[in-house]
Amino acid sequence: MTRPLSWINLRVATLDHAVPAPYGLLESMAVDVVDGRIRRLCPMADWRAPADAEVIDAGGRCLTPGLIDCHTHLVWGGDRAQEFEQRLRGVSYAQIAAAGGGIRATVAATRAAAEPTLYAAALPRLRALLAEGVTCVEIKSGYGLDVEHELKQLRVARALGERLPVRVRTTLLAAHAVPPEFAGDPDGYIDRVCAEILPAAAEAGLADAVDLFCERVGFDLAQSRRVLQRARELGLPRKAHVEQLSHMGGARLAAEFGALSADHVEYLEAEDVAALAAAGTVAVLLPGAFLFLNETRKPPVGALREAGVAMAVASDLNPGTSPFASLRLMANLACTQFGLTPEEAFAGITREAARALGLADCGTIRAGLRADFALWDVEHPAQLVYEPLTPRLWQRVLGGVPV
Ligand code: DI6
Ligand code: FE
Repeated sequence: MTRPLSWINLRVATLDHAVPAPYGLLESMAVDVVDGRIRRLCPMADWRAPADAEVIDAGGRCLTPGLIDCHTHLVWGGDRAQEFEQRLRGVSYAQIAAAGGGIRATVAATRAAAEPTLYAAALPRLRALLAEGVTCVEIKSGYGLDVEHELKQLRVARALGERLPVRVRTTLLAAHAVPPEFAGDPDGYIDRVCAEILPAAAEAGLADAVDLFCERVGFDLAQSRRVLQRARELGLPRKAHVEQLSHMGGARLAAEFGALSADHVEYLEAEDVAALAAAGTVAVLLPGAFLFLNETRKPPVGALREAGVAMAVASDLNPGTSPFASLRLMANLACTQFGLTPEEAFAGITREAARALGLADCGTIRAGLRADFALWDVEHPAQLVYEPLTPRLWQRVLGGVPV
């Protein structure tokens, strides 16, 4: 048992549905932490220091759940700055992908990179997220596209979580693109994904979930179905990149398989929204990719809101479509580009992001949950969304430990 720790003189944005104020805001509060969990959340007027507790006076600062980036591809080799230039000369993302560039260029570079090289490349990206208050990050594979290199990417993701003060959740995204050795034979590659890559990742305990890219430049509905089916057989939670650049029906498929989340969803249609709502699948909005690709079709936020579909917001941090290592910026863009309220956006990078990862023990400030939180030099959490690039973090706390 570690020494109990208490924070006093807090304004707490609990993000707890049980607290009726916006952001679940509670004024003049104390939080007691024991063994990495929130033991008690109580008004200062009722608070007495627990025996032996170390007490941190927050001086009226704002405490929120630690930020959660529920969709990143932050382990990759090489870079795509040249592709950026091509795109600015008018070549589209899909055209570059069709010509063997895009994801496949990163696959070649990632395959060629040794684990320490990938680790070193990922480090500053992850550090940037931590510096802005992230306590939990999801990291996908998807640039290896064979057993050896997909597992290598996942091992690097796990190593980041072991050596840095952050909780890492890994997702196997073997069905991200067709690798060169299967060019013209996506079904053959999906056979390989289902027969070898998924079982190997499951066996090694390296994947907390399985994801896929259902898109013209990715995999069709039938191929996506096979991957989701195999994931379910292996007992792995499911996620899917769907309706990003066109409407393929992937969101409904994700809902049918009880996916934790359907990500991107710009081309979502009315029946899809109903399916997500019925399945309790979270819609993960990724405004960084929307902005970087200069897309115009926006996710139907009004319909999602009306149907009660939970909306998370994530960075999608990746070399091709969202090279943005800032989750707070994404929250801002979710408001300015997609029309979320600042409160929805902040819930999207905390409470709803936890849900998109299937985590019931974080994302909210409530007794019994993990003591993963952030303390900020702001009066109100809306400021974190409104002015996203100004550092405001005072302290980050992971499992009850200030880090
Ligand atoms: N959708 C995306 O936006 C990224 N992957 C995906 O499935 C793009 C990944 C890349 O271009 O490297
Ligand atoms: Fe993605």
